[in-house]
Amino acid sequence: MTTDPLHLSKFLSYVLRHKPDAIGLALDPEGWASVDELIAKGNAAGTPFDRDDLLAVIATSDKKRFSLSDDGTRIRAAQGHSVTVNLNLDPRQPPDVLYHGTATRFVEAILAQGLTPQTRQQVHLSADEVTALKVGKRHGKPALFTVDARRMHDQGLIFQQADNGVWLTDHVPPGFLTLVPAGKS
Ligand code: HQG
Repeated sequence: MTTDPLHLSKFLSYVLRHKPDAIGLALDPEGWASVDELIAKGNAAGTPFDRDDLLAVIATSDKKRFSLSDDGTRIRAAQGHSVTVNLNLDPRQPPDVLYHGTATRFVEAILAQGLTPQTRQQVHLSADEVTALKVGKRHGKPALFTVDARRMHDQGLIFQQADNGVWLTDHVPPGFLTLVPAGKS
């Protein structure tokens, strides 16, 4: 029996972002794993899937969570890692404004400290409000911040864009954040 696609996607996020050790998988410093090794070790650990199942999940992932190397032999998560990786993405000029969705209970701490990566490697920012609000809803009652990305970039702070379009940066200090009043988003 083959693992259903949603379960397989969650399994891939788990091992490629957070716990490769759970199945004895090696990630290289840029987060890539061998497709063959992932299939062999995933199956051995009780998650049955083959290369076609894997390719189908990569192709249909709503957020394009996984990237395949050009030669098709390696796979990595596009973003969201808690394990230490260097995605080696080029710095890129962001749009003037980016968005960050969070939960209302985090707002006070964020206004005081800015956005920090928490358990992940970098802060994740969205290019549009709708996506940011969806990200925020994962955590509870959503709250929305705009990020003055243009001014951050002008001051030399680095932005990168993951293969799936998510914007990444190390820290957003409070002075670049504006809380969007509830009801205006
Ligand atoms: C919050 C999903 C207190 C932050 C999404 C967030 C995204 C603070 C939470 C990707 C804080 C961390 C990442 C501070 C930030 N004090 N709380 N100083 N700074 N926070 O899940 O951005 O579906 O690690 O606002 O689509 O929600 O998994 O980050 O609420 O792209 O593919 O701490 O994960 O993608 O939560 O989500 P997360 P995120 P997937």
